[in-house]
Amino acid sequence: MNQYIGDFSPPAGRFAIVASRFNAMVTEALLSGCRDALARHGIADDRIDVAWVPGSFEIPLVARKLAETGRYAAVICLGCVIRGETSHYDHVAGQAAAGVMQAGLATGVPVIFGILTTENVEQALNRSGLKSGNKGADAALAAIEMVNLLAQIEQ
Ligand code: INI
Repeated sequence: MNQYIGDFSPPAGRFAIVASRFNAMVTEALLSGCRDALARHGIADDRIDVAWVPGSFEIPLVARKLAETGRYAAVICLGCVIRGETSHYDHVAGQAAAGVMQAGLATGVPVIFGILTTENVEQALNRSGLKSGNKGADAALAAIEMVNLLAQIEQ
């Protein structure tokens, strides 16, 4: 039996991160966790480009544009949508998730969903490094694993 399993060895190439300015205190912590995890897996800042967008709703378009350039091994999307703060939570969170998925499927480039969708600020802070890990770091690991997995499949 042949199995394809992506590992966490340092992949070649550049990485793009799309980060949302909305809930910036949280997304800056996600970005920090993401860069730290990439660095600890051999991907230093000089191989990372960061694009800032106004809110999570804008993430998919920029992620797709970046993926389409062909310059990136993966695109990592970081945002934070908090239900308590918006009546259009479901639209923003749902469309961001669908758009991130679509950007990956349309381009064949791993586009990683590192967008927190939480009930309140406390949950968001906990998941951005305070208590329950850092979703930005998780997204970095998912990106590395996907790049290595696709490289195996495409060999
Ligand atoms: N964008 C977010 O990233 N998180 C939110 O919690 C949020 N809320 O609460 O509304 C939010 N709204 C802005 C949205 O993403 C767009 O930037 C805006 O609608 C303009 O298109």
